[in-house]
Order: sequence, then C-alpha cells, then structure tokens
Amino acid sequence: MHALIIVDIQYDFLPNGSLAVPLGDEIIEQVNRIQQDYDLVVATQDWHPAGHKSFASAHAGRKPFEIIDLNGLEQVLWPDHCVQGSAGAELTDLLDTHRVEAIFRKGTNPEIDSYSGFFDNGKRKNTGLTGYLRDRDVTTVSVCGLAADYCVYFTAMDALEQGFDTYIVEEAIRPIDASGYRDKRATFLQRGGKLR
Ligand code: VGL
Ligand code: ZN
Repeated sequence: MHALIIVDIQYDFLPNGSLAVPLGDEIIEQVNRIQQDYDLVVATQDWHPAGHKSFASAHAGRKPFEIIDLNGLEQVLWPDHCVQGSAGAELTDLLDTHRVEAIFRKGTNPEIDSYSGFFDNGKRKNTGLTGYLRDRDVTTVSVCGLAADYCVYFTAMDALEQGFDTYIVEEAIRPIDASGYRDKRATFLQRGGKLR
C-alpha cells in the first residue's frame, strides 16, 4: 500500500499567512489532483499553543529567523504561526479533504518544535503516524506540502528511518528557503529517498 502524506497546507503557510511559504498556493491544485493515485491519504497539521517556544515572540529581544538553543536543540525562531484554534492554523478550504482519512497534529508541546509528522525534533514522542501506516499495510509513502525545507523534509527523513520506501513529490512542495532545500534534498537522496 502506498500512502500520500499531505504536510501542513494551512493558511499561515500560504500567501498572506504569518509564515508564508513563497508560491505555496501553487501546489494546492497538484495536491488535489494526485490524491487519486494513492491507496491512503493522510495529512499533518502544525498545531501550536499560544506562546510556543519556537516563536520569536516568546523570547525577549529575539527576532524571527534568528537561531537559538532551545532545551539543547538548535531552534530557528519563527513568527507566531498555526496557533491552536486560530484561522491561520486551519487547513485551507481549497484543499480537497474527501480522501484524507486522518490528520496528525504536531507541535503541541510548548517546549519543543516538531517539524516531522512522525516525531518531535528531539525524537522524544511519536505522533502515532508510524503505527497508523503499518496497521494499514503501508510500505511506501509519498510526501507533499509545506514547507519543503522543514516539515516536508523532516517527515520524509523520518519515513525513511521508519523503513518506508519514501518519495518526495517535487511538483507538490515549495520551500521557505530554496538553497536550504537543495542541500536537504541531497541528504534525502543520499539516504535512499526518491523523487516523483
Ligand atoms: C513549519 C516552520 C515552523 C513547516 C512549521 O510546516 O514547514 N516550518 N513550523
Ligand atoms: Zn510550526
């Protein structure tokens, strides 16, 4: 079974959102079109409590995109985004969710960020996604969504590590930073990841 994981297609990552991914809206049409090619479709949703420590606003004197040490992990500080219950945290209405069987939320612990749909950034807690996919006899996953260089990349790397045959769907991702994505893409390919 081959699953599609749709990562974080939420208003805050789309144009006019608080952490807008350049041209992020361009992928929605592709994501809607490709869902029919998969046996199972799931999604992830970035879902932070207000005051989450990944927000620059939670650290006096810090600005978005600065890097700090957060509980022993390197942390990029972000603008406030995907706050639980806010409009910006909703999956866009333009996304066709008829085939989305489950939505895995992440980033709920205020002390640790969570880019991957599988684990938080410290690999302390898993979301249940691996177990869900294995229960459904999934052996292959394809990852699409936002942002290519953060949540898509880390989800794809964890999928590989969990033993899934893993693809990134390049027509259906957009990065926050294109040069950052190029390096991460190389790492993904080196570890046995594939593109489609
Ligand atoms: C993301 C930064 C912070 C993402 C989420 O969805 O790629 N990036 N939180
Ligand atoms: Zn986030």
